[in-house]
Amino acid sequence: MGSEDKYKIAADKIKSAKRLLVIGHINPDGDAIASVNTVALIAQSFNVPVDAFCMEKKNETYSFLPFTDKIHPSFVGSFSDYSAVVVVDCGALSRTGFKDAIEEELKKPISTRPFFIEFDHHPQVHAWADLEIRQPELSATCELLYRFCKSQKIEFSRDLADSILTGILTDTGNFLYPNTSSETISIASKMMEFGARFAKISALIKNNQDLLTIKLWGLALENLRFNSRYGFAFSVLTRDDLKTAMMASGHQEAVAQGNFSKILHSDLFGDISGFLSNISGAKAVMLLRQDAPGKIKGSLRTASPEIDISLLAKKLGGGGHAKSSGFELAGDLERTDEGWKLV
Ligand SMILES: [Mn+2]
Repeated sequence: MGSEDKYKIAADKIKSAKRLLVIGHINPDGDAIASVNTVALIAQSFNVPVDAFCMEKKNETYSFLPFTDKIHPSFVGSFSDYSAVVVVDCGALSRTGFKDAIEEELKKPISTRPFFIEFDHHPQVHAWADLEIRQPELSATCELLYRFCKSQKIEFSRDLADSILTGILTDTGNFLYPNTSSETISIASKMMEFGARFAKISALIKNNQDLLTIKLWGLALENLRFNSRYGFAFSVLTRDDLKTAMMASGHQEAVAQGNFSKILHSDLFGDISGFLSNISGAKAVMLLRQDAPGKIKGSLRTASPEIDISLLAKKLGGGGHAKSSGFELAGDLERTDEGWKLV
């Protein structure tokens, strides 16, 4: 099924819903909050009542988007209250923080439960939704939602434009990361024509990085090495580094449980590698992190138009796109006097 057909089904399901539930990911970032806002605004424009939650939502950075304050930090209702559920920006189903309950729901006959729609720009982990709208080549879920709105002739109010621009600016680091395409910038420019407040939103994103993010960036910068002969930059985050950053930012509980992945999702590391790819003279950049004992994850980025970094990712058993790819290795990162080794 092509994108246009999927957009049409999603729009019909949203329009005809008696009540709609929207779910963003646990510990939501700007794209997750803005994507929930965007879908909520679309539903409201069809006069569909809408509820939303992002587990562990905390900061009110995005309160200027009209629906943000109505997004619950936990799920207070029941799936039987809804005829459709839209899940945005989650990557894997587990990132809803509600995997088991959703899987239970999906076992029921489709006529007796809500219809599940997924909008996402992360690579697929596994297919689970009744309707999956996934475009991993896009910078942000909000960029995907823009395409949806345009195709379904949904009117861009200033609030909707603000919302879409917020997701795009968050996930591109204010257009600094290589996931920014000419199309991304052209959408942002259209949003400004509809009244989106670029200066306000970009300043807000720049000034509201949380402590965990800043600590991780600090450690990644400290560990940064640059080979000027090959124009290759790399950095490493060992298990100890991740632990240091989490301890310093109030995540003692997750550290004690050994559950790092609950807090440290791949978008955080994607942002770091995206930023590192801007180093002067760097043709490519690699960030390695100790994802779990015995498992290392690597991300590769290039801002150079003539390099296809996915070729290197494939050699390492991974994959991705020309500007942004990743891979996994078995092993542990160990700090040595000269640097790090893989054991
Ligand atoms: Mn996103």
